[in-house]
Amino acid sequence: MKSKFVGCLVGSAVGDALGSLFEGFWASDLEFAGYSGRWTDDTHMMIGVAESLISCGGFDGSHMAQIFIKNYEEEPWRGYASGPPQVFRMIKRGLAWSEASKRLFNGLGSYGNGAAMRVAPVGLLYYDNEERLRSVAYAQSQITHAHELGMEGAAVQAYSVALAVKADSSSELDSYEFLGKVKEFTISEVYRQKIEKCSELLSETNKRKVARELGNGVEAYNSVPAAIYSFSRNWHSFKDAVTYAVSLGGDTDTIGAMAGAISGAYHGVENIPEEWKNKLEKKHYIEKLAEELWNLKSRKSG
Ligand code: R7I
Ligand code: MG
Ligand code: MG
Repeated sequence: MKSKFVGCLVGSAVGDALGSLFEGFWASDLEFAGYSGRWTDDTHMMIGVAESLISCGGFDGSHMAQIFIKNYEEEPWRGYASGPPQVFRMIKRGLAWSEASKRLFNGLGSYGNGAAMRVAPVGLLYYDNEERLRSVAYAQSQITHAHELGMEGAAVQAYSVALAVKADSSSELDSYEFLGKVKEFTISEVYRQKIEKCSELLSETNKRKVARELGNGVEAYNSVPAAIYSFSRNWHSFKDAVTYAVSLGGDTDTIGAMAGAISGAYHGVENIPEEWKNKLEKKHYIEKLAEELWNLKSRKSG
């Protein structure tokens, strides 16, 4: 189980770093020679989620918001989109962490994938408690992404991580059953339809068709399904799952990170290729966070 926790966070960071080589490109012929292990805002914010959960022994919105702000101010060049920095400024001016994000996008809040790309630690810490997983996934979204589709995307991604952590990777995974559980979990018609489409497309060989039907964009509903799909059809191999996710094009670092989190949680850290792990920026720190989450989980359940 500990190896699955570490595999999840390391896998997410590796997927981000690989995908960042191709963000915005159609990457049908993948050439990972330029891989440096350097990751982007996706991993930076996932680290923030883990740091806050560990230091508070669970979710504390005001603390997590302050961690996001501190990390952003130290390294604002990580490739953040426009939404989160705007929220950070509002919170610094005194707005409550649970209010600021509602002001974005004409008062509806963001449905970008920023809340889903960072949510893996929530999927780990609450893998055995569906209700708590959902409420903490929503609450951590609320800091920057108040739109219901942004929040639901985070919950669906966290739940997929939880399913992967619980699955026995020594026997075969039934992709249809996995997707069926995700579909049952979501309360949103938009995600239900997308996940259903994932099942229909499981044996589709045309990647452009897959990308067109599931989406590969920065919106949560156009990237979370693509990541879950990439894992589902490539459950047997971390390398294949992440390579496939990145090859769908579009928001490649984020789809890579989310597929990497699910696949890493399924396989454990030993099954992530050495050449990808070795170069990973701050690998030891990310491993340490995953181990501390594991310790926290053991204490909570013990
Ligand atoms: O979601 P967010 O943190 O961005 C994450 C992405 C990932 O790809 C990272 O790798 C990084 O590159 O950025 O940031 P937001 O600004 O909240 O959302 C991202 C984008 O989604 C916005 O800039 C908009 O283009 C789009 N978007 C919306 N567009 C219209 N209406 C998000 N919400 C809306 C909306 O309500
Ligand atoms: Mg990024
Ligand atoms: Mg991205």
